Amino acid sequence: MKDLLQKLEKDALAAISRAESAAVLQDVRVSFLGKKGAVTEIMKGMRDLTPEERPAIGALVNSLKEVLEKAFTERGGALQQAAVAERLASEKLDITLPGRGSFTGSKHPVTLVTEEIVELFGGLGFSVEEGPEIEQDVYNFEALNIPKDHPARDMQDTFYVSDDVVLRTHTSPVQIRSMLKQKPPLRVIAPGTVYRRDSDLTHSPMFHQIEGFLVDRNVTFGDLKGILTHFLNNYFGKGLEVRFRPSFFPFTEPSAEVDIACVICSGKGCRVCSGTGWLEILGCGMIDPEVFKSVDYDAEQLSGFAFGMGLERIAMLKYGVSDLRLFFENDLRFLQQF
Ligand code: 2NL
Repeated sequence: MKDLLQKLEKDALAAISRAESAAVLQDVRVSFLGKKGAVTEIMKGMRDLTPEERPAIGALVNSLKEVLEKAFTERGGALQQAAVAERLASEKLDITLPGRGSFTGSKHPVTLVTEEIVELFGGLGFSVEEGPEIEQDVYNFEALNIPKDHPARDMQDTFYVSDDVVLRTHTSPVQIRSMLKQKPPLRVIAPGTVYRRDSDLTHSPMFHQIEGFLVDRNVTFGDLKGILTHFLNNYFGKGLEVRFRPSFFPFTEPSAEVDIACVICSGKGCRVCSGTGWLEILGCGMIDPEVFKSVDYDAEQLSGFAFGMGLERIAMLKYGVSDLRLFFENDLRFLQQF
């Protein structure tokens, strides 16, 4: 009996140390200590022992059970630790790796040119003014010497909100409001969104403009040329050729359009400048006395100049963008380049 118990202990300990998983270990446990396990069978066989034999064998069986319980517990603990270690190793995170980083956004090219131009005119004493995009007819047209029958007011060109309210077609009404609100001398720059009923490859119904004006005593066309030449030379490059061509606007007299030597071909002639070597960049002129009349300024005492330019066009030339539609599609692959 004693030999049998010793052999059982040896077999059980060997099976326990061979068990490579918790499931196998559980099977081993059942086969020795379970209801029909080897040790349990022996305990059942104790009935057949004599009362003299029973205490000694009983003590041996109990100590065998204790030894096996301890071995199962130890092996179980070791297997569990190994499983945890394996899981930790396979799920290991390297927290020292750099993060993926996030895209922080960038300014729209039209915003960039607006800020650059505002900054430049700021250095010349101009301050920024803004106004409503839904505007009264009187500020958008009437005060600018554009009477009711003028072709610029055509339903074809203007979004009418009602008979006397429009989406502003230029930022000139901001200038009119500034003149009504403040007294000369005045230097104002007005950037903003404007609307026209125009939509094709080179026209968007919503676009951006910047206009400026200066009113004081004794302002001349020479001042206008000087300030705009200074602006264009500082914005597009020193030594850039600039020319003023006679033109017409209802709100200025005399009026001019300003060209710069083509920034693509430097005046040699290319596709962008249609072979002329020149790019039309802005419109300007001396403020018409009719405009002064509508803001109650004395045209005998005061004079001034004004100018306006389209910001998408400036951005296209400054950043070499060849398609107007890119400014409104908001494709991140385009916008992230600025
Ligand atoms: C252009 C031409 C121009 C003005 C805008 C203006 C404003 C007032 C009085 C007189 Cl309040 N003039 N603005 C003058 C000349 C030209 O814009 O080609 N814009 C895109």
